[in-house]
Amino acid sequence: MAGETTSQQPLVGIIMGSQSDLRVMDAAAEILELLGVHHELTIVSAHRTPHRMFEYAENARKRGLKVIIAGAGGAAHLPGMVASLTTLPVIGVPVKSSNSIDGWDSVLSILQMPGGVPVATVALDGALNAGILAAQIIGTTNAAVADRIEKYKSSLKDKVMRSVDELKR
Ligand code: RP5
Repeated sequence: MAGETTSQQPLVGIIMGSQSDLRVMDAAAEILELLGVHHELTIVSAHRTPHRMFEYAENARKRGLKVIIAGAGGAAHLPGMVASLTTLPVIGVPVKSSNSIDGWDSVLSILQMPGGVPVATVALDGALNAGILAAQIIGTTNAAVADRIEKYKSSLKDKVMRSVDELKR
């Protein structure tokens, strides 16, 4: 099918500022696995490994990635800086890190981007939705992925309808 990707190369890059973000960011990898979207996962810190961040962002498109999911907490500059260095869509996941002020620092650092450099920001600790959104972007040109998303959404509806039925009893 036109536009369909069949190779095993990663299409979605999941990056995070620290290994401590993994407990949150794992959800993105898990849903991409379920939806059959090839992905990679690694740690790239905007502040502790800035050169690695530049290299990752600048080479991402050349390496065949289509979407980047970037999660970080606190002064969460990773998603915005990566977005400034690539033309790939970047989905930002604000991570509620232990020293944070209820996660507002992470949310605002990722959400309040200047005009011209968008980051699609999901909810605090919203890595699941980041994974689904990335799959939906891949699904615009990949019918098999779009089909699996359809089934996933249908399973959400079925779950609600089962609870509606249970309440009737
Ligand atoms: C950020 O600082 C990371 O994304 C993480 O959420 C937070 C804390 O990092 P660690 O001190 O746990 O490595 O850069």
